[in-house]
Amino acid sequence: MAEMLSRRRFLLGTTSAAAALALSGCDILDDASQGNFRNVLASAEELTRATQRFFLSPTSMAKEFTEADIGKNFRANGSTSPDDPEYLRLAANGFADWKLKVGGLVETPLELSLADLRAMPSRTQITRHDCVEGWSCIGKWTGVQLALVLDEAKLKPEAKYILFTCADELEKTLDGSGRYYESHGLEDAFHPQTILAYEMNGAPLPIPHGAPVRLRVERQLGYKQPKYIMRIDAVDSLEKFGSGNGGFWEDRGYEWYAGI
Ligand SMILES: Nc1nc2c(c(=O)[nH]1)N[C@H]1C(S)=C(S)[C@@H](COP(=O)(O)O)O[C@H]1N2
Ligand SMILES: [Mo]
Repeated sequence: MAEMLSRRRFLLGTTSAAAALALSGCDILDDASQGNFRNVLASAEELTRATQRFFLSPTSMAKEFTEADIGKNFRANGSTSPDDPEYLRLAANGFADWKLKVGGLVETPLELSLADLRAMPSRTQITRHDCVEGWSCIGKWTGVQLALVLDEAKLKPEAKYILFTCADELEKTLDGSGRYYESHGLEDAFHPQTILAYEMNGAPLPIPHGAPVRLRVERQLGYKQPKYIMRIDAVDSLEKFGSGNGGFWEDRGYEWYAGI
C-alpha cells in the first residue's frame, strides 16, 4: 500500500503523466516504447482507481460519533503547557504571529497562519481518542485536511514520510532530544480524516490540547497525534531525526505504526 500510494502522490504531484514517466526513468519518446507507454499509462490509471477505492471504502474510515457521545472531560495528556519561550510569546498574542512552516521535500515551501488554515475548506469529525496508557475519550475536532496543505506544497517524488516538529520538550535534555516529534506515512497523511485541527468541541483548540494546531489521525493511537505543531516536513527517511525511530515515543520503544 505504501508503494501504491507514493506512486499515486507522485503521479498527482507532477503536471502530466508524461512528465511523471520521464521522471520515473521510463523512456517514452522512441517509437519502440509507444505501446509500452500506453500500457504504463493504463496501469497508472488502474492504480489510481484502486487507491481511490481503498480510500472511499467505509472500512478504511475511523468510526465517527454523534454530538451526544462527546466526552464531558477530555483528558489532556503528555505536555499540557509548553514552556518554550518562543511558544509562550506566540501564545501571549493569541497565536496571531504563529506560522506553520511546511518544507522539506516539497516543490513549494509554505508558511501558513492560523487565518490561512481557517480560510481553507474545513472538516469536522467526532471521534474516539485512544491513549496507549489505557484511556479513551470522544471529542469533536475541526480543521483542514492535511492532504490539502500537502497538495498545496506539492510533495517531491522522493517524499515518503511526513514529519511533525512540536514546540514542547516532553523530556528536558541538554541536547534538545526531548522535543516532541512524530511522523506518518503517506497513507495516513493523505487520509480524509487526517486533519490539522484548530478547534476542539466547537471552540479554539485550548493550550492543554495542543494550541494552536494539532494533528488528528483517527486510525492511530494517541501518541501519533502531535500537539503544538510548528513545522511539517516531507522527508525520505526518518533516520536523521531524534534517535531515528520516527517519533518521541518511538525513540523510547513504542511502535511507529500504531494503528487501531
Ligand atoms: N507535542 C505533543 N504532542 C502529543 C503529546 C505530547 O506530550 N506533546 N502527547 C501525546 C499523547 S501520548 C496523547 S494521548 C495525546 C493527548 O492529547 P490530549 O492532550 O488532547 O488528550 O497527545 C499526543 N501528542
Ligand atoms: Mo497517549
